[in-house]
Amino acid sequence: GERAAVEAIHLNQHGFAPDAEKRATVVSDSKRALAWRLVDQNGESVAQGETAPFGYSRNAGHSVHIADFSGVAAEGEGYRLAVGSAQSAPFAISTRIYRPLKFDALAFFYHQRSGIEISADLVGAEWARPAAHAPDLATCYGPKDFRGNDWGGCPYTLDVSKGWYDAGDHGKYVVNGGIAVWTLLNYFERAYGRDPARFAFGDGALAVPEAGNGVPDLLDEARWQLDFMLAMQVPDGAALKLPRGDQFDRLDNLSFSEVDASGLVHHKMHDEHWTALPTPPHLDTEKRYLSYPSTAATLNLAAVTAQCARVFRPFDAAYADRCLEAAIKAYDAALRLPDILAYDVLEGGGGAYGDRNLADEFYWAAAELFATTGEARYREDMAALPHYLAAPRGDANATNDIFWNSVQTLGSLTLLAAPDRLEAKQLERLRKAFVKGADAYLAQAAKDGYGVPFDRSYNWGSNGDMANRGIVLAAAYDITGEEKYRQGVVAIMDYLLGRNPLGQSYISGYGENPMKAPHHRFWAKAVDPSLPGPPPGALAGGPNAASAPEEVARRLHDGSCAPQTCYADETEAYSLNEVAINWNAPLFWIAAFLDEGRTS
Ligand code: 9MR
Repeated sequence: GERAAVEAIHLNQHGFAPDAEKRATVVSDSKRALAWRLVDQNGESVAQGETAPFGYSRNAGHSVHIADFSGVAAEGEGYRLAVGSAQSAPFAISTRIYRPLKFDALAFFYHQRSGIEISADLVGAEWARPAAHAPDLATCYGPKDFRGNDWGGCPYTLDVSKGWYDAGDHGKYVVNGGIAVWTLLNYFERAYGRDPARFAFGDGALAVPEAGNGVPDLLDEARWQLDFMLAMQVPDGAALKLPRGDQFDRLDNLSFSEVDASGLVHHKMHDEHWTALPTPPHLDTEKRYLSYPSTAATLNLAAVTAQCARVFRPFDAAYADRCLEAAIKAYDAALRLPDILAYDVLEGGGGAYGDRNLADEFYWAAAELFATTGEARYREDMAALPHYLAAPRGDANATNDIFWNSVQTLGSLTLLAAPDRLEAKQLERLRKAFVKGADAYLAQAAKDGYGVPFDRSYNWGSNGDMANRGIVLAAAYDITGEEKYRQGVVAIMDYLLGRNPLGQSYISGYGENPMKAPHHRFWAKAVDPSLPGPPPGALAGGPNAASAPEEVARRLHDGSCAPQTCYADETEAYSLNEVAINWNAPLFWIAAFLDEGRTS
């Protein structure tokens, strides 16, 4: 009979909004349709139907059927889908399904704060910790880098306190911090701009120490990071010896030129050596160093401080002025020194975040400055760049997908949200490009057994890449008003919450089988029971079929895993199971988007 033919049923283990498309993936080789039943928490059958055989799903590495129970809309908990003797995890149907997730995904950023006590009053005793890296004073690593290149270091110490720790480590990296804070501010611009009265993250709405200060709490959270980023700018008048041009073919023999480095931005600051896991941040005794400035970090700072100036203007004009001044100074510094690439100065202790192609950063910064100021010089600069009006293509190379070293789409999303800045013809071109890219994503969803708009390489942080596609689909929804694009975002959420070949919810605290053992130096309960596990709402990096630096990943890759299965919920698996600000930011964005119009 068909009963033995079903291996598993995978679906969103958290649940669905009543009006959402509701699909489960049934793992089965059967060529014939299978009968499914939806049962409520009392075991009563509430709906039934037949699966649609889908066949082999390449990224999953097995054959599946799809069960569509979209017709069921009654709110309730403890629903399960049954096919033969197999049954799914329990799930809920509720208009409020994304409400807790949007707040938890955002609370991640408070948890990740550096330079401040994480208070039991705000997060509960389990996750409280003393202030760490307070203050975070750093000078440049040098005068020689770890390969012996004598760049001289820098003649100052900066107070680069605050900011968010990047991930499970305690580094603070401008390019990754920048895209994460941009994503939070972008959601602010979208939602507050439409209806301040219904804005869910206003003053007093979040568990942050600044609640009650008269400024929307989402901006308070963002400012914690912006303050750190502003502090990473090189002081006026500083002369530094920096490597110009692409010298990656001679890393042991870099050449340096002395330049006026005013306005440039240090690429990153992090520990001298990797610390052991676990190491709660307040117990980190490593020396912390600045890397030398890079053009990439400089443009990244220019972009987000230009955005800051726009967003903060009504709430804190002095801060907006400070942001804009930093943005212009950084942008001009990048024009003056367009070719300072990021080379590592320390052998370990932090991530690389290197980038050899800065055309996208130039476009992003010019677009943000143009959106903020309307000045012709920025319009001319951006219009002359190859990424002008770029949108994701949804091609095999994932061209223009949002990534920390591929930021052109961020600039385009900002222009999309500032329609008055563009001429009608350009705006039309931009809108069409986004809709075309979103259509390509949806075409991929139709060809995936788990329904995800994602047929591209599954790399380190694939869940973050996936969540970022949700922002693009949401843009197409805004442009067209067509429901299919919003359902594409739902499909991404379904995947992240358990509709995947591993039946894994990649979000801590959500679903029957949630991620439990992130690679994190504080939330390391899995290796030290005296420490907390992850707070709810943290997104794991997810399947990574591309690189296998650590033991756990190598074990998986040796078994040549199908892309969507190259994952393990294990503390040591940093290329699979770390959490990071640039992944939780789009998770927050899409959770908030899907909750829009349902709850406040
Ligand atoms: O997300 C980053 C990924 O794209 C890179 O391939 C990887 C290796 O350079 O680094 C990832 O970022 C990590 C960073 O280097 C250090 N902090 C943790 C980040 C997430 O794993």
